[in-house]
Amino acid sequence: MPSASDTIVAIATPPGRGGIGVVRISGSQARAIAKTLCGIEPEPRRVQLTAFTGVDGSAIDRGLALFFAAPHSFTGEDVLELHAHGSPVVLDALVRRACALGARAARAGEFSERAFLNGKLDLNQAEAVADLIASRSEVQARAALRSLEGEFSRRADALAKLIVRLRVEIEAAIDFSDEASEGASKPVIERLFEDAANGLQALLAAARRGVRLTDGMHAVIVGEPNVGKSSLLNALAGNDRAIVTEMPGTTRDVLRESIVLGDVELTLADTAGLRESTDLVEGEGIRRARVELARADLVLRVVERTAAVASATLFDGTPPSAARILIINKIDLDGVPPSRSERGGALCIALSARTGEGLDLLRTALREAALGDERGGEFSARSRHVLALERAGASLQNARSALATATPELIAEDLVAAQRALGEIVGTFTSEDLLGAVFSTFCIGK
Ligand SMILES: Nc1nc2c(ncn2[C@@H]2O[C@H](COP(=O)(O)OP(=O)(O)OP(=O)(O)O)[C@@H](O)[C@H]2O)c(=O)[nH]1
Ligand SMILES: [Mg+2]
Repeated sequence: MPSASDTIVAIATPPGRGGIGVVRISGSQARAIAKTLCGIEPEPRRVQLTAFTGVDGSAIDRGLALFFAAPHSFTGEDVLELHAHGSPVVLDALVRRACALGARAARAGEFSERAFLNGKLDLNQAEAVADLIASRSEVQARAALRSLEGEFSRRADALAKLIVRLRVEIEAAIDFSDEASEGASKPVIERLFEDAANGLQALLAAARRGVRLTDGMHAVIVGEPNVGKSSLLNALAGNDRAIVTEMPGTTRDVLRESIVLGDVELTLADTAGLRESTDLVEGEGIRRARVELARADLVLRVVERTAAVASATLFDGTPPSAARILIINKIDLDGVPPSRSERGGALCIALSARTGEGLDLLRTALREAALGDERGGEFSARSRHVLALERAGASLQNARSALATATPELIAEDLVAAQRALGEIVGTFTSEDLLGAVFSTFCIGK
C-alpha cells in the first residue's frame, strides 16, 4: 500500500532522448540518497556537478545534483533533482538506483498531490500545473498560469467569505430576534445575498469560458443537407478531410478537426444535414448531429444563399449558453460580396466556402467567440469547477428564497452547502475520492 510518507522517484522530463533528462526524488530519504548516489553533502539550492554511481561504485552518468530542503520545495518535502544526460537507459538506471536506496516509483500526479497535501498549492492550482503542461496554444498557457497564480482560487475564496458573512448575519438574527436588530439586519442580509448571487454568476460565466479554453472550444457546423457544411470544414481546416458531393445527405457521421486560429485552438465538428429521412444510416447520422449540437459551445448554422435566413427556428436545439454564428454560404452564386452583420441577435457572416471569400471574417468571429468578452483576463478551469459553482448557486438560491418562510437554521444549512461547494474548488473540503479522481489524470513525474 503506497504511503504518503514514502520517498518517491520519477523521471520528470518527457520519454525519449534529449540533451538533458531530469529525475526527481521527493521525501525524507532524498538527503541520504544524495549522499550515496551522488557522493555529495546536499546543500539547499546549490547546484553540484558530480558522478551518479551505481551499486558497485561505477559511474552511471555525470551530471548536476540540485537539492531543495523541506519545506522550500515544490512538494514541501526534501527534493533532489538529478540532471543527467537525456537517455532513457541512463534515467531508468538512476530511478532503479534510487529505488534500491529506499525510494519507490511515484504514482501519476503524486508530486503535485504532495504539494497540495503540504499546503504548497491549493487543488485548483495543482490542476493548473497540469493544464499548463497540457496547453496547446498561448491563450491556454496564459489562462493556466493565471489559475496557477491563484486568480480563480482568490475569487472562489472571496465568495466563500461573503457567504460566511451571510451566515454570521443570519445567525445573529436568530440570536437576537427582537424587533430592533431584525430591522437593522434585514437590508444587510438582502444586500449580501445580492452580492453573493452576482459574484457567483460572474465567476460561473468565467469558469465556463475557462473550461472552453482549457478543453478547446467545441464548435459544431449544422444545417440542411447540401448547404456546404463539409466544404466549410475543409476550407477552415485547409484540407479535404470531409467528403463533398453535390448529393444531399453526403455526410453521415460526425467528423472532427482541430484548428488553431492564431493563439487559440478549437475543435470543429461537421455533421449530417438535418432533414426528415427514412434512410437508416442517414437517420443515425442526423441523430448524432443533434447530440453534437446539444453539447456545442459554439454553433455555426449554415444556410444556402439567403434562403430561410428569417426563420425563427434556425437555432433550435442549440444550448442556451452556446455562442451562435449564422453563415450564409455560396455567395459566389449570387455575386454578392462577403459581409458581417447582425441578424436576430446572432452574428451573421456571408461567405463562400468554395472560393474562400469571407473566410477571414469567419476566422475573426471564431477567434472572438473562443476568447470570450474578457480578453486576456481568463483563467483555466475544469468541468468539476463549473459543477461545484452550479451547486453553490443552487444552494444560495434555495437559502435566498427560503428567507421569508423557512427557519434561520434551514437557511443556514443551505449556506453551509454553498460554502462547501465553493471549498471543493480549492480543496478546503475534499474527499479521498475527489483527490484520487483529480490526481490520477496527471501523468507520472508531475
Ligand atoms: N457555388 C458554391 N458551391 C458550394 C459552396 N459550398 C459548397 N458548395 C457545393 O455544394 C454541394 C454540397 O456541399 P457539401 O459541402 O457536401 O454540403 P453539406 O452541407 O456537407 O451536405 P451534406 O453532407 O449532404 O449535408 C457541393 O457540390 C459543393 O461543391 C460555395 O460556397 N459555392
Ligand atoms: Mg456534408
